[in-house]
Amino acid sequence: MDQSTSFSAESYFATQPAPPTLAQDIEGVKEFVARQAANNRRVVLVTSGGTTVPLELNVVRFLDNFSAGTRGATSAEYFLKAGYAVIFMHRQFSLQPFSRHYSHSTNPFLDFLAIDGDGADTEEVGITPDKRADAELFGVLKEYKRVQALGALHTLEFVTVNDYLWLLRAVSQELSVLRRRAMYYLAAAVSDFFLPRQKMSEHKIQSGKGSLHIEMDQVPKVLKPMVEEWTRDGYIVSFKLETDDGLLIPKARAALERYGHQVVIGNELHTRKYQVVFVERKRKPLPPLPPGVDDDEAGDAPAPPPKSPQLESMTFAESWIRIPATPAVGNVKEIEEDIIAELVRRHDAWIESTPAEI
Ligand code: 9Z3
Repeated sequence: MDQSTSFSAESYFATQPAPPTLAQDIEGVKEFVARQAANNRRVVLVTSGGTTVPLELNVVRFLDNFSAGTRGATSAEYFLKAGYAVIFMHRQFSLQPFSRHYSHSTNPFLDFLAIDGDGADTEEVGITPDKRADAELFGVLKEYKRVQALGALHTLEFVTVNDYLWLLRAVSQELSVLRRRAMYYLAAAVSDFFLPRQKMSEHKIQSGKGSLHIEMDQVPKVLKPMVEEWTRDGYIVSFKLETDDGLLIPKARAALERYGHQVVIGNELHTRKYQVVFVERKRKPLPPLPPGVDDDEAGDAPAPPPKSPQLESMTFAESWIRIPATPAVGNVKEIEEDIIAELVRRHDAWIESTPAEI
């Protein structure tokens, strides 16, 4: 197949195979969501990490999307602190809530362990003496144990963009039973292009034939069906990543116009840890008609702006969250703390202001 195909979400799911673990994964999600609903807890789906696009069926080579998973893993912790239950859907081996503090490179966990005892028979694993009173470790461990005891964190893994899309659809559909109490926080970095199963070579692509030409298809824009079909009344937050600051706001606005969800958080690659911009649609009433003019008297003049509040024009509101770019040594502030506080506030206000559920 030489022709590049344009996939709608519908044709994508009709032609690309579901991952083999999907049914089992969704059983777990169903049970988790039912438990949170019984406890009257809000649930947020956090997606995190980058998706891959394999180039061969027996995959040796693949394209990857940039993301360490810091945004998602850190945000998940702040959502849990704020009382939300979290479905953490992440790229295999990317950072995860709590364990992210002890990643192999920044804080190897074996350095926290010691061998206690003096003889071979009495030896057991202990804690390195100077780590026993480690305030950060204590804080992380306490919160981790609290969340475990509550059963408020459920983890799912993806690797390819295909795994991601199938999981996103199925998890969103399960979560939609919570309606406005569900939030969707889409921080994963998702491939824009992919190789459909039908175009993939079965075996490792051989070198020796000169340069490699691959034509990829566009990944369908799934935010639209997510808003219109998969979720019912959920609060949807997507991220927009750019490397050119000037594009952030226009691209975020375009996404809101196209998909109709609640918030886009714009971030620029190099400053993403220190500043983000929240973009949302605002209903702004049009200016009142000039004195003495009403709709009936306007004659052939251009139609006056409508007075009905249902016919207001759509405009946008932007607000920045910023923290100091050079964090103080020791107690490091994380921008996700402020992002989540702001989202919880907006989710509350949105629940209050939208019509009651039927
Ligand atoms: C983001 O913009 C995330 O904030 C980052 C986080 C990937 C920058 P890290 O994991 O990085 O902390 O290292 N995620 C969304 C990226 C994305 O693919 N957005 C799409 C786009 O920009 C829309 S869904 O077109």
